[in-house]
Amino acid sequence: MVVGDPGDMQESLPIKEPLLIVGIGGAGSRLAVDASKATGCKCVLISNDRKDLVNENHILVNSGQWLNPSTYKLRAFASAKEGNIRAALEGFNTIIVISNLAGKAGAAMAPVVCKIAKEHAAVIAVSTMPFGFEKDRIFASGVALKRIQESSHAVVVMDNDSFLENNPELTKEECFSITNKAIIEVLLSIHSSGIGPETSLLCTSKQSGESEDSLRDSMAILHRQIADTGAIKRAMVYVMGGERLPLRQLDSIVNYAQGIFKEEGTTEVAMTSMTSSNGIRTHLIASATQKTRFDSYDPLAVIPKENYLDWDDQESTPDIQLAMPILE
Ligand SMILES: Nc1nc2c(ncn2[C@@H]2O[C@H](COP(=O)(O)OP(=O)(O)OP(=O)(O)O)[C@@H](O)[C@H]2O)c(=O)[nH]1
Ligand SMILES: [Mg+2]
Repeated sequence: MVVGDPGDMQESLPIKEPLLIVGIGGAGSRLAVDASKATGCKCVLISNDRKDLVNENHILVNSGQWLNPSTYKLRAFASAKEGNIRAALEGFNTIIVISNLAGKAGAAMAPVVCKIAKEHAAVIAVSTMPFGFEKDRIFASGVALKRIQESSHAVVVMDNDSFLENNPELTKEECFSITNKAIIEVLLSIHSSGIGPETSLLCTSKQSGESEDSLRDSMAILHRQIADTGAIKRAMVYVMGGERLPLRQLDSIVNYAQGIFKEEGTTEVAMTSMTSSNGIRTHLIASATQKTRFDSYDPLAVIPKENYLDWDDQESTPDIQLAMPILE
């Protein structure tokens, strides 16, 4: 086990300016606007719903006469806007793509945007996964996440379901408020210190973070997402508002994290302390090199990739007008 600064960690993805934040769909757009305010970076919003596009820098994916287009249909509409998306991303060296894969817009468009972004930039995707009760969204979110992993240099996953399982007494709104705050704070830290080039599971707690209980909560959430936490290569503990803690207390937080991971394997543990104006909280980010629960969201994942017929060209249902003569 190694304890140290995030800068000491190997293989951190280089973050180069200029940096663009892309928000997709309702939740993605809200988060992107907040992240843009927090980091001072530019943002662009992409959605098929005008209500999501609260920023003047946006791309409306017009879904024509469709009131309730499917994920596949939306993906076809997004692909039709490829030129506009490419133009909006041009000139940026790092692109952060935020979306909620429980949303149709998120699942449909985030893979398309990441793929275009990866043509020229370092891509960091921030993806929220569905609650367990959003059963109709599970499959699409699993496939979308796989595509995003392939088209990004680093992925940060926030699992709404594990968080709710661990905090069943919270309302949906309370849950969003806590997890959204964690996403923004971790993005702020990534903006200044970078992130490892793999899938990172972001776990947070509803408790205020100076206590060990908060870290224990985050560990419980991590356990729900990956069966063998011993296989986790590295973990980062973010202490927000750490500047107001005595050093002894920061030390005890690190020791506690060390203690948990020591029993499980050879995890590299680092801690970063960020200034924060509202309270003290901890977040845990763990890099997952092993299978996570999201691999089972797509039951067809057992089929080898080379046998897929529709992987390179993402599934979509374009509107093709057929000249059907009226037969009489
Ligand atoms: N973590 C988090 N999740 C949210 C938030 N708002 C909504 N969600 C979840 O995200 C899912 C999709 O919401 P949206 O992002 O609005 O969906 P969309 O991408 O616009 O796509 P549509 O389904 O077409 O509206 C919802 O089912 C919720 O589970 C939020 O503020 N934070
Ligand atoms: Mg929406």
